[in-house]
Amino acid sequence: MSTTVEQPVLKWPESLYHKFERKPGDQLATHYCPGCGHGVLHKLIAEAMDDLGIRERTIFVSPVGCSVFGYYYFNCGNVQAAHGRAPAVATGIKRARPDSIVISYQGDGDLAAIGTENILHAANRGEPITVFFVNNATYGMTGGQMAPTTLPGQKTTTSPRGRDSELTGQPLKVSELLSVLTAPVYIERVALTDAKHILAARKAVRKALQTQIDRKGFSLVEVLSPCPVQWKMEPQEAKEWTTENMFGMFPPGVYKDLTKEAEAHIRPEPSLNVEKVKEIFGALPSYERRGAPDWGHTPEKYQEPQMKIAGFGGQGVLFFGALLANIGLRRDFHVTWLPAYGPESRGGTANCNVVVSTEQVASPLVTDPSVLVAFNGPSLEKFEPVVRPGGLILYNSTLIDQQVTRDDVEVLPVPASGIAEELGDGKVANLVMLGAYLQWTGLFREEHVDAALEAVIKRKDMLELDRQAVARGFAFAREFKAGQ
Ligand SMILES: Cc1ncc(C[n+]2csc(CCOP(=O)(O)OP(=O)(O)O)c2C)c(N)n1
Ligand code: SF4
Repeated sequence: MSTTVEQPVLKWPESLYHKFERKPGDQLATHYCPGCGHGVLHKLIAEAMDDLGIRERTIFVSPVGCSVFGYYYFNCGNVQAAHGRAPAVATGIKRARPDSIVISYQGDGDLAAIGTENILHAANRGEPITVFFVNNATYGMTGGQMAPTTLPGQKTTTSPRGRDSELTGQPLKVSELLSVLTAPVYIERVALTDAKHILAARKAVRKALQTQIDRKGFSLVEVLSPCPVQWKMEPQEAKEWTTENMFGMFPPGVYKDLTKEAEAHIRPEPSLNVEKVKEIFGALPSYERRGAPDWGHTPEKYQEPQMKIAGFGGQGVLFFGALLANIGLRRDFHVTWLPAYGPESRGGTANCNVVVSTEQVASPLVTDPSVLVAFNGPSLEKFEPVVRPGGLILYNSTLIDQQVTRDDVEVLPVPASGIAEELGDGKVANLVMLGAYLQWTGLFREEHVDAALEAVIKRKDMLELDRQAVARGFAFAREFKAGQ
């Protein structure tokens, strides 16, 4: 009698990468903390994708939160959405590609705080997507702050004396809330606490995906998931805490199940009516295109600039980029302007990316700029190493003491803040710099800047000063070149 085991009991799902090559550092382990529920849920979802044969057509929408890097792990289509917006992104994908299986994977901060309206309306519209909602009663990624699902009395970094429900309300019960809506087809709450509950979670994950495969409508599985690190517990203790404390507030169970009676529903295929689109866009104010854009006398090395413009928030970095893009647009070029906002805009470094091209621009993101315009020292330090060999660096020599260390790039030091102060307002240093850049490269002339300024500057009393600043920039670069 043969005792050979034909199938290995444990096998790695194909729907998870075997090696996480997108991940920096250790590519054989996930970035999750020991005892975290995210990894367990990833495995349950991946196994279900394998067994249901849907890997090739699954699109996984990762949220913001500890699972922001879902795309490191899932071997399928991946999209990362802004905080709370995964249901909207999933809606768009599903409508554009009705045959795909779309998963929205979200934490409680993501789904039940910043994205409350997103999930509510996606569920109410009955979007035929599947949502996996990881409820760990805290904001894991950002340091364990209070979430809408935090339990009364639970201590978090923002409720150090315990959540006070008098002031902050009761925990939001998402499964209960959504199950009273008409459209959702299947809603269940499960837990990753012990073998019995993990098996129930496995079943629920499969059922939710099957609901989508059968085109029956919206499905959601809420997963009570330990977060040992932010709860400041050992993994085993965190599991017990989930059972002892979360089950009372969030009882596991099926909250809605219409999978038997719901009919398969096939939405009409989306159609793209090109004529209609042209009609709509034709009606919008557009720049009159005079024909193909022309580089004029601009030397080849300055053509097709891919620019990084960086400085302190408040130095007019973003405006520099937007104005340049505006001039390019008026000269019939294809342009993109991509600002990088963030806490930087309140004191650190801020930057924007600008591309001016005769061709349509594939990506507005500039990672290896041909031109760097640095308004302060930290920006020069940060971006100097990534400028392309043969590229151009302009820097504000009034504020930047250090030298450019690269010897394979062209360098133009512009005392932009000094000239602006001479004109009576340090804020126009950005326009001095723009003038210097345009004169140096021959990209656009002073009158081109003038026309754009007139169109975009709201404060007409500033126009004269702005023009003077641009003119001083042009003059500086002319003199610098003559003096070389
Ligand atoms: C628009 C926006 N607001 C705030 C943040 C900061 N932020 C990042 S993750 C997070 C909370 C995530 O918590 P949760 O969704 O519960 O996921 P977990 O980390 O617990 O898995 C917050 C507030 C952000 N990235 N974007
Ligand atoms: S902080 Fe919490 S949710 Fe985030 S990876 Fe660690 S255990 Fe998981």
